[in-house]
Amino acid sequence: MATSLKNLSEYNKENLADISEKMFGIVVSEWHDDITGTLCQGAVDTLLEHGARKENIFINTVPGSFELTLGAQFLAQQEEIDAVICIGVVIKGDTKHDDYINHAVAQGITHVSMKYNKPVSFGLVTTNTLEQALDRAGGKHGNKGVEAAAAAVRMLSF
Ligand code: DLZ
Repeated sequence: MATSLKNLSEYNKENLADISEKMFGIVVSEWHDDITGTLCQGAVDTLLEHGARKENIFINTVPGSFELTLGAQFLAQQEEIDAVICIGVVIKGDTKHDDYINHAVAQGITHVSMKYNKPVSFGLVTTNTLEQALDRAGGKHGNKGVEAAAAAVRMLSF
């Protein structure tokens, strides 16, 4: 059976940070915005369920997933932001665009995370088909936005 990130509710609350005063930036790609909207909602709900305040969650959109890196940097460089969550969907097509975008985002947001010493989580759904993306945005494989937010909370709990 495939392993995946646990839902935050499966962790002992004592092992997780109090995030009621933490500030979160979420960067959302506009490509496949019906799906990224669901992923973003999953991330927001997860933060709120864990105690974040609505007014401490800042959502910004970028044109496509390739722009997630710079969008993440704009947020991470703000001192008051504690963690950034990147949300996007890249679906394979006839060309290798998906490879270039996915690798660039993975490397780019890793760099931002290291540079600003803050969690920057990878909520990029990279699939071969639209159906596989839908399965990961509230479908049979859960919601990767939830997992990305959970990863940010866990990293704030280090
Ligand atoms: C150009 C492009 C293509 C073909 N596919 C996607 C995709 O599946 N998902 C996504 O988020 N963005 C895509 N883009 C747009 C690029 O991410 C980027 O916005 C443009 O290349 C402009 O820099």
